[in-house]
Amino acid sequence: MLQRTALTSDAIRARFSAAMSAMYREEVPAYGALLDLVAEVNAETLAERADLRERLVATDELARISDERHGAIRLGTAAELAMMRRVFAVMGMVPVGYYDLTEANVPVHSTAFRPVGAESLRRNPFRVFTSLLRMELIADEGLRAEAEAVLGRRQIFTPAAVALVERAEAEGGLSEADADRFVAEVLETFRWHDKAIVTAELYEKLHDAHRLVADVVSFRGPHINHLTPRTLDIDKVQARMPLRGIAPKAVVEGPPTRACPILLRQTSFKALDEAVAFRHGGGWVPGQHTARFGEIEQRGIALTPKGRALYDHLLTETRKIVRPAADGSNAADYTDALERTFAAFPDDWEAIRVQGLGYFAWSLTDAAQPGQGELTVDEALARGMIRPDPVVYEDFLPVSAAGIFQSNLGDGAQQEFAASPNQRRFEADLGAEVLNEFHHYAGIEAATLRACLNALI
Ligand code: OOG
Ligand code: NI
Repeated sequence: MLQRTALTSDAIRARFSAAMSAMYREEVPAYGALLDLVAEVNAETLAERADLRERLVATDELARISDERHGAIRLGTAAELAMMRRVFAVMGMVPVGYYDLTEANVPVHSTAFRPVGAESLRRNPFRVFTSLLRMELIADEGLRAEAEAVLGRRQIFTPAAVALVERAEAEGGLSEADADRFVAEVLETFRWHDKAIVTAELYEKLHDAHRLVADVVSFRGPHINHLTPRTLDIDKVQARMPLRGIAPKAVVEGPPTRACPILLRQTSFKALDEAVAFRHGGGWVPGQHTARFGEIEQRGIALTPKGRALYDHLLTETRKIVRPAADGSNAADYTDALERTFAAFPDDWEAIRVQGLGYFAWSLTDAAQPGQGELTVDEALARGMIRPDPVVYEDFLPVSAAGIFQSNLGDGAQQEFAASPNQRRFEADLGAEVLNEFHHYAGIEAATLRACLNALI
């Protein structure tokens, strides 16, 4: 019987995340060095910060952090995106959020596949930022047709992977043996291929349209382009990266250093120049491609729409004062401006909660006792019976994502693309609606609060 031997989708995701990490570590040694550095800094931070450790224990988050990471892929067609959704569903990952990267002159739009339930996130929070190329933004019609023909011919999933997805859908899960085969087969889709499926001439034309177009169209599959471990102190990792022979980008993306971290801070090291081979008659010619990089991130509290609006406003204000130059020449000025501007964002949990800027999950304290009757939040708090803990932001930041994209596309002038939010088109290609992350976080807050207040009645 399947039920007896079936692996949970959470277990399949955990195995897949581990397999992906092992593969990438082998393919990109600097990623391994970064993992070691992050582990070292996380251990130090936990040893130094008893308050942080206590909060992570209270929210059952400590265990997941050493295993926590996200990856990113870029797909070429609607059919690839729709199939990818089914693959991730087997691993308990659903599309959350919509990101229109055309706002940053990158011709893709994206979602993040990730687990959403509290227990699933505790078990393994692996996420994959997944972009779809927006072919219609390629101005040259002839080139677009050529690219579409190339993409139409490729098959990014192995037949066995497709068969196992169908089995999982039909039977509601996979046996342990099938799950292991599924992990191995799906890994093939994310593997790096140094043999391109296009000629050097076509690659150049695609590259001229946009470097990302060349990256998506020229290869057999959507190689994982980075894997990002989660650190508890991104400033420390950034400072130590050069000591490990890794050159980070000039500034950390996102909010400044704070006592109460909000949203997401990220930094990366520049993409590698890698040797590839292009088709040439019946043989190959050598060439170069730049796509794969490393990144780290620190996660903070999920913000409400009000908090997010304040964050966006302060970031815009900062960038009016100084825009970080790609070469890092004004990094100190930028950091300074960021810190000064963000002084307007309250930096203690109580103020963030009372002003409705962030989402909190509620739990009962040791002092909690039933028989209180129907209490308000403030009454329950005053009696010391409930406690709020910040809900971790599990998603991404378009502006940050754009910064990461740009830093890996080279510093040259970017082509202009018209920004036109196109979420419905994306969802039609995906074959499903994406979950609204704000609704999701609000639901967590409301449900945990209701459960606490009910328990006190
Ligand atoms: C994805 C970039 C977005 C992040 O962490 O914001 C991303 C890509 O380069 O394909 O991964
Ligand atoms: Ni990333």
